[in-house]
Amino acid sequence: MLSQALKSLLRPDKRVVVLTGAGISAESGVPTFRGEDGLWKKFKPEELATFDAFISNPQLVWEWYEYRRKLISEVKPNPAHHSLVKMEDFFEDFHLITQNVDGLHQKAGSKKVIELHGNIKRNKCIKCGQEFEELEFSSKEIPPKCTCGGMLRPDVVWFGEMLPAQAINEAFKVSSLCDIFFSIGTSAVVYPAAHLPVVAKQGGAYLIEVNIERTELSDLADEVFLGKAGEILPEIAKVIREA
Ligand code: BJW
Ligand code: ZN
Repeated sequence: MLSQALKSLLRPDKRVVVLTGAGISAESGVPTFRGEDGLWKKFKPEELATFDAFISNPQLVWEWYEYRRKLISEVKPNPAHHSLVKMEDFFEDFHLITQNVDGLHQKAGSKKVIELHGNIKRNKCIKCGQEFEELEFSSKEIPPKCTCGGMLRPDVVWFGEMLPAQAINEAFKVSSLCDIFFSIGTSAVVYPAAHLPVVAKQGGAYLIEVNIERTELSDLADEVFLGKAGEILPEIAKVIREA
């Protein structure tokens, strides 16, 4: 299934970057944002994933995140997440960048994960910025309040907000320097993350896409694996084991 070109590239000394999106967690039971079963078929993004939406309806937004937190706490990483742990062990220079906020890469055992859009488990105060882990606060208010009186919000990146500077800077740096770039389970429509594969390709990387359907990135990719991440990535991990 893997081309000879890719097989010959899968050596420990190659610099590898992986970008993941909601599709990698779909087989764990986490709904994606867009597409057939997309979360946003049911909820409009502009009603929920912006700071303005939070200010105009904090209870609704908080409860949407609570619903997703519960769902995420009950699911397990799938073979795609586990294959990336094997890749991290195999390649000497390996970077895993995720747009996901579900923490499933860490749950699978990935040691170093660059989280571009935050993590749904954490909250932060909209007034003083203090961070809180999910169960750290006892307030029954919805949304709970910080000791300074400010409302808590999930520590994720909403539309119109800057990504964490260190994470996005590192992501661009490693993408521009890599030999192989994998784009896995992302519709590649949300910026600046969607620009990472482009930068990698411009830097000379071999670009591989894994997705159940073609995306805006497909034409740029050197190889497109059309299929489920949970089936394709174990194949790649198998080739690595045999290398
Ligand atoms: C499978 C599978 C299986 C299924 N196996 N595959 C116009 C042009 C360019 C940019 C902009 C613009 N207008 C506005 C912008 C900027 C905006 C943006 O990009 N908008 C676009 C939508 C146009 N970006 C921002 O605002 C970002 N900030 C920013 O730019 O700051 C600078 C700035 C600040 C102020 C002013 C101006 C500039 C922030 C973006 C934050 C995104 N946040 C979210 C929500 C996070 C919190 C939460 O979870 O609630 O992040 S949105 C949502 O989309 C989430 C995701 O991380 C992100 C990406 O989605 P992803 O992961 O690709 O998921 P899907 O569902 O789209 O795709 C899943 C894919 O999997 C599909 O392709 C399936 O086929 C596939 N799949 N099952 C393999 N089993
Ligand atoms: Zn505060």
